[in-house]
Amino acid sequence: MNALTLEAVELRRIRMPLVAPFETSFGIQTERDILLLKAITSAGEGWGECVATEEPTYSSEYVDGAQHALVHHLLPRLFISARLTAEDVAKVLRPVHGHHMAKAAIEMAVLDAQLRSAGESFARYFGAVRHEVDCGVSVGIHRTIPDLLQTVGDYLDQGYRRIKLKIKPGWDLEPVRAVRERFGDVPLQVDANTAYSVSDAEHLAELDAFDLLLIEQPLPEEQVLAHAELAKVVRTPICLDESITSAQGAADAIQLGACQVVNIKPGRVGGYLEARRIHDLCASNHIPVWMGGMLETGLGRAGNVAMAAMPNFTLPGDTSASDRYYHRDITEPFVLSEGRLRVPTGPGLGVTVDLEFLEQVTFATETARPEPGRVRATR
Ligand code: NPG
Repeated sequence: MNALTLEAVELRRIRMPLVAPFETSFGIQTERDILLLKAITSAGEGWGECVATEEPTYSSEYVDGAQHALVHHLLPRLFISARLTAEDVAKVLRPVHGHHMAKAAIEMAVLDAQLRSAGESFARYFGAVRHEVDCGVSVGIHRTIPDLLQTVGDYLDQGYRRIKLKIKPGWDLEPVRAVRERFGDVPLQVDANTAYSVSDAEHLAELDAFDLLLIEQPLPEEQVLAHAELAKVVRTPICLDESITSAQGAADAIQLGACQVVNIKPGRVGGYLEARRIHDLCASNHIPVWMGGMLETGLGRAGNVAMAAMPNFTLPGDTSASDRYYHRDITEPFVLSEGRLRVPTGPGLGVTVDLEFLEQVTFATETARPEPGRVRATR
């Protein structure tokens, strides 16, 4: 790939109201405060989206922290590289520990610039094997079972190909039983976002009766070994999300028997390139993967849909249509057709930002540039 020089990065914060509140075991979201990056490079511009949440309740990362890390610790390291490719970004940023979501956002923006200038799509770059991807939908915790059944029924009417129910202690067997009874053998899975402990193993084993595709991240993220213990008691396949933050971590978890399925979120693992390594590793270990979601705008959604077209993404992802979360998106919307989304084929992310609407939803911008007089290193 042709190297480029990173000339400046515009950091933009946008506020996007959600079409409906989204409740998980770690809180209720009614809007998203999202950090977008525009990389201005010698090869043209590229967009990145940071998936960090407003509060550090999904993981330790949060959007203000990601912005701080980018401006003070990550971008200065990239600005001094005279010749940069997306494939170099993680290496240059390795001295900074953690901050995967911040790192992923800038790697995505550099990759977008690089691929746009080369006229190549994300899908082609990743080795996509499908023109469209099967979509599932993530259904938040509801106040009542009738409310939940209404929501699930609406999504099935729209064509979604699998349902994921958010669960937590006190909201697990009953909603799963109710959805099974009402909607028969629809592909169904649950996501606990770390809300249980290994002493709940017998209780979680009661979910086995409902023939679920998987139980996602029942235990806290550090408890990889405990997931392996749980897997001996529960027949339903265990899928890890929060626990998998790198390809090495995925390899270890697989070897321990802690997961039979992996949720891939590029932001959580430091970027699309590490996500691709996890995809490949899982494929060679016969571990199916699926694409997670972090309520992305059309930018993040475009990258995720492209990656979800890789061969080992054999389960429907949380790659819902744009209108699952937003009345209006900042790019052309992703629209469900027979439960699938089309993979973008244009250069880079293959979507166009609606700059006028972007301005309307922006509440802060900041531009980071190389320090004047700083010599660029040609490593
Ligand atoms: O469809 O984009 C989507 C969201 C899918 O449930 C979903 N995401 O725990 O996986 C999760 C959850 C999440 C959303 C986590 C936002 C953190 C932030």
